[in-house]
Amino acid sequence: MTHYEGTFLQASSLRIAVVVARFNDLVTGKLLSACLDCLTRHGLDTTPASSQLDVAWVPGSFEIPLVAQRLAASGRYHVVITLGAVIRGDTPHFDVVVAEVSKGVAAVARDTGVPVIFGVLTTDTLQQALERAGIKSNLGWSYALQALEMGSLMAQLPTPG
Ligand code: INI
Repeated sequence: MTHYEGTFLQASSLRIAVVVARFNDLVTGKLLSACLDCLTRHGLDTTPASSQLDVAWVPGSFEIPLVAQRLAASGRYHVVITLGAVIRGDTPHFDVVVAEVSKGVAAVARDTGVPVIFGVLTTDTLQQALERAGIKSNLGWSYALQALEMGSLMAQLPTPG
């Protein structure tokens, strides 16, 4: 029996892309800061000269899957992290945006075989979103950890064919 389990110790061998939405950037900027802080503290080079990390900004969460798809399909990255914040109070089409981004991100991972971390907050209020982006905890840190774990796990698994 083989027991597969990712670790958080291999950041220096990973290349990661982050796709982050500008919409609600008060929230998404804080998610990005915590995400990069976690990656840095686990040994990933997040300096401007880094060849391990690229960050792509998109207008809103609806655009995340398209850009995540391009980056994942490039073959350059071991993991793609997506960051967004969809707040019900702001939008009558909350359900449409949430459905598109969640289904889209899952499809990108399945279609490309590259793990795509779903770091899109879906909340009723800005207060709830901020509580998850630094006031109480910051889920940006968790999304980075999940990226490290999935990058490590995928490297251990058998390849198709
Ligand atoms: N995009 C978000 O990321 N969060 C939101 O809360 C949001 N609201 O409220 O509408 C939102 N809308 C923009 C959308 O993602 C697209 O960028 C836009 O529709 C253009 O395609």
